[in-house]
Amino acid sequence: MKPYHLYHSPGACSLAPHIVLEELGVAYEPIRVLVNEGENRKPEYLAVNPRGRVPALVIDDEHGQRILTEALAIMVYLTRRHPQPSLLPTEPEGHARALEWMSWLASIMHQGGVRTVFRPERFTTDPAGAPAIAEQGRINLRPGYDDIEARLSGRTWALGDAFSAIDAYLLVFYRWGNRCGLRMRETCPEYSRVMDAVRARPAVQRVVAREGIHFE
Ligand SMILES: N[C@@H](CCC(=O)N[C@@H](CS)C(=O)NCC(=O)O)C(=O)O
Repeated sequence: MKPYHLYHSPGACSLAPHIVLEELGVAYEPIRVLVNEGENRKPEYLAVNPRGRVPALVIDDEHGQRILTEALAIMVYLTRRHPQPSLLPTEPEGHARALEWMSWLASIMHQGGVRTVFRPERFTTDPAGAPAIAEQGRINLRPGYDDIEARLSGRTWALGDAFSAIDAYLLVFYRWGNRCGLRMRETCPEYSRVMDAVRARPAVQRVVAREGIHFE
């Protein structure tokens, strides 16, 4: 099997599969696609992922070369294909619990929440209405972050005793919460505590340094 290729953008949701690859210790090559500079809309990248989004994972093995997209799908694939170290539970309820977290983060928190704050112009035909959309987005996100805070209360990691891909995914949203002006350390002490532990992991530190991202 050839090394995986992960197309990612610094601090984007691709940070989560990037951390998963590093934690698994498998051979991979990260390839930067700068979303803020529109590189994801260039023909070279659209040839990789016609949806123009990151992450995208290139798998190249005895069955040929394929592209897998969607952070959730990439993380499920990698953790199933490389079961040790275990980064997602496989027993039915644990697996469903992990999907419950990832589905919520990818849909309600990402596309329905953070995206409306970061890219409000994509939700209206009226440019003058964009700031109000972003403001409502910030209001809509608050109960979502409060929900995460309550779920992490008293826990070592999101799924209990063991670090998992969910903790990596939550790190993306923690950073975004600050970027949305939600003052995470002040308003989400339990979330902050768990994310401090995530950021202390050597594999996470390597990925954060490679992506060149910062945390408040
Ligand atoms: N549902 C997708 C969403 C991917 C996505 O929206 N990625 C963002 C970066 S966080 C992106 O590529 N944005 C580029 C754009 O919207 O043009 C997933 O979870 O992987």
